[in-house]
Amino acid sequence: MADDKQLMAQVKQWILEAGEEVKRKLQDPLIVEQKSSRTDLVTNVDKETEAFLVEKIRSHYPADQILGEEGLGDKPETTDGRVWIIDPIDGTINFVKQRENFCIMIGIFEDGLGKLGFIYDVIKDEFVYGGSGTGVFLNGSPLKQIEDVPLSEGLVGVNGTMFVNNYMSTRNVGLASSGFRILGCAGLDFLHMFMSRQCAYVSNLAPWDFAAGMVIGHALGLRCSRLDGREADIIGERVPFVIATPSAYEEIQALVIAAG
Ligand code: 2AM
Ligand code: CA
Ligand code: CA
Ligand code: CA
Repeated sequence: MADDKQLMAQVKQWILEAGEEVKRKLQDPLIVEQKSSRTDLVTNVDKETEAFLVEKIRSHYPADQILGEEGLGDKPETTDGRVWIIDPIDGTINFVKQRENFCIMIGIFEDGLGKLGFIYDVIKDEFVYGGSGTGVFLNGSPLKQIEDVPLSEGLVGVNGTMFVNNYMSTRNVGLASSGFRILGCAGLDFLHMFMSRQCAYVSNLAPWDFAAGMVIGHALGLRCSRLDGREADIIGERVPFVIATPSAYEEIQALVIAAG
């Protein structure tokens, strides 16, 4: 336990340091490149932040495996041992266009089990981190277990493309809630979940998008999985994903199944 607490404190410091650097770099022109499409961007700051975090992990924990979105880590083929999953800038389009509404995220797993998660909204300075062993904290204050709000009484974060196409009933889920929101940053949706500002979030996510949120969510009593109910694979492909209060999770599963 002491080890988990020490690791949590250490990684928190690395991320705060990375955040300071990101804020500093926002004063300079960004170098923006397209990855797979016009809406899939990467900047020098995404790459430099991942490089910074990978270097910290490698120098302190050389035996560990790292999966980073920008490819500067390893390509883990198993979840044996300790695996770090990094999203250096989550919400890159927001980062480029809005200069806010983005996060730095890290999830840490041991033999496939979630240990610690870190999600830092750099501009708002809202930092949620921890896991089942350590407890979860918002800027140093413990977060309580989340109240089990039903879908009809809570807001739902959705992926815009899934919503407009009603993919796997995502539009039905949004319409059954108190209201739907499209933020363009998975980390912000997770932060809203952890602060009870939302009861569910449905999106199409890769491991680096959901790793940290899954660990923290489980520790706070939320349920999460692939949208088809299967367990999410932390070294797998991008998949339709849901995190929700237990009641909302059941209602969402029923809506997904009802639509076939
Ligand atoms: P990124 O900025 O780290 O790439 C936007 O809906 C959120 O989903 C962001 O957190 C974004 O992360 C992630 N995302 C990236 N590519 C996506 C895609 N092709 N489909 C859905 N979400 C994606
Ligand atoms: Ca990306
Ligand atoms: Ca992301
Ligand atoms: Ca990213």
